[in-house]
Order: sequence, then structure tokens, then C-alpha cells
Amino acid sequence: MNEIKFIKIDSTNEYIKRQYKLLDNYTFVSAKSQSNGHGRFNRKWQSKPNKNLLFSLLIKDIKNVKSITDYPLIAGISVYQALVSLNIKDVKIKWPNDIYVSGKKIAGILVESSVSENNINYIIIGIGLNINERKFRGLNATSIRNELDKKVSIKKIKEILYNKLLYNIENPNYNEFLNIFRNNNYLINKTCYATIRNAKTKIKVLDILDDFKLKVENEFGEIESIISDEITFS
Ligand code: BT5
Repeated sequence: MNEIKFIKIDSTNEYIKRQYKLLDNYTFVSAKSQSNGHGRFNRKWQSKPNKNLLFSLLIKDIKNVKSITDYPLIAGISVYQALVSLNIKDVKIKWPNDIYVSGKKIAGILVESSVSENNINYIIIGIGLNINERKFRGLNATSIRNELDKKVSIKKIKEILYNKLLYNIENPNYNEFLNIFRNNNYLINKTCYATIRNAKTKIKVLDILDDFKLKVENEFGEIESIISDEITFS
């Protein structure tokens, strides 16, 4: 693993955005704490120092993945597989980028990319995975420690997750990914509020389609398929 480790940094995603020109494909940047860890729309990612896994993986070269919009989903699948391999039960993927265990969020994924014509500057897969933190004030969250009821090695989980991510990126098995999504979809058959293309609306989630779009029924009874960039759940 080509890893750059920080004790403290503003954000591992932001570090890569500043430095990507000097970094190799698959550089892995981790931090024990972040002063400005964030999710989508600048929402804060909270993590007590030294307790959790905070990292970003830089991708500069797309080989077998079909579309850039697949990366959040592949990252979610990889976190799912890593948690299942640790024997954690009731792991669900909240499309497109959150992982829940028994109804509580255990990991968040932030994929950011910069692509110009015929050229990929960067794709950054940023992941925050709660490992040894126990109490999350004001958040509906859990951690591996809470789920397994024992302290776990962050280094070991980092290695498991890194290997899953790289394997899935290099050898994407779309049929397997779809099966995992369909069988472990946190939102399936739920009615929820979402903002789709800037309009807040009530939807029912029906399925994940073969091209990874989310199939929903909107409040007018119409069926829509949406990509991850177009939606946020509230
Ligand atoms: C995410 O955003 O869930 C993606 C978070 C990605 C964080 C990683 S850490 C390494 C890398 N560097 C960064 O700066 N970011 C990435 P979103 O779907 O927008 O959800 C954010 C929401 O999750 C917050 O508004 C809180 O409600 C909730 N949240 C914050 N910290 C949490 C935690 N530790 N566990 C569970 N939920 C949390």
C-alpha cells in the first residue's frame, strides 16, 4: 500500500485535491484526525482523534469501471463486504453513499472527481468508518466496536478495506454488485423525502436498476430513474 499518513489534517480529500499532480495512482492518504472532515454539501464528518478510520484513495487511471458515477457504489459495496467479513450483522447500503448497521450510520463515503476532456485529473474516494468510537452525540451512528462489543485494530480494518476496494475497482463484478445492492438496500420500499434536481419531493424507493440508477415513484405516481448526483435524502 502506497500510504501517506497524517496525525492531523484538514481533510484527506482536500489534501489530495491540492497534491494530486504529484501523487501516484492508488495513493492512500489516511489521518488520525481531521479539522475539516466533510461529507456532501459541506456537511461535517465528525470523528474523535485516533478512534476511527479516515482516508482517501486517489484514482488517476480508469481501467475496468464503466462510469465515474459507479465509484461511490463500488466504495459502498467494499465497505459492506469488509463489515460482513468481520461478522457484523444487518449491514445495509443506503444508496448511494452511506452504510448503516441495525439502522445506524457506520460509514460515509464522499467521492469527488475532476475530469476534463479526455483527461482524468482525479477521482477521490473518501471514506470515514467508525471503528472504536463509542458515543456519538447528536448522531444516529454506530461503530464496529459497538457492534462487536470489543476493541478492534484500525490497521487491520484499513488493510481489509483497502484490499476490497482495490480488488473491486480492478475487477468490477457488476452482477455481484447488483445482487448485494438489491439484497441489502436500506431504502427499499421506504417512503422518504428527497431533493431531486433541487426540488424537495416525497418518493418511494422501488429498486436499483441494472445501470445502478435508483428507481423511485414520485409523489405524482410517476416512475423515475435517478443518478447519485441528482439526489440527496433529508
Ligand atoms: C458522508 O457525507 O457521509 C461522507 C463522509 C465522508 C467522510 C470522509 S472522512 C475521510 C474523507 N475526508 C473528508 O473530508 N471526507 C471523507 P453525507 O452523506 O453528506 O453525510 C454527512 C452527515 O453524516 C452529517 O451531516 C451527519 O449527520 C452524519 N455524520 C457525521 N459524522 C458522522 C459519523 N462519524 N458517523 C455517522 N454519521 C455521521
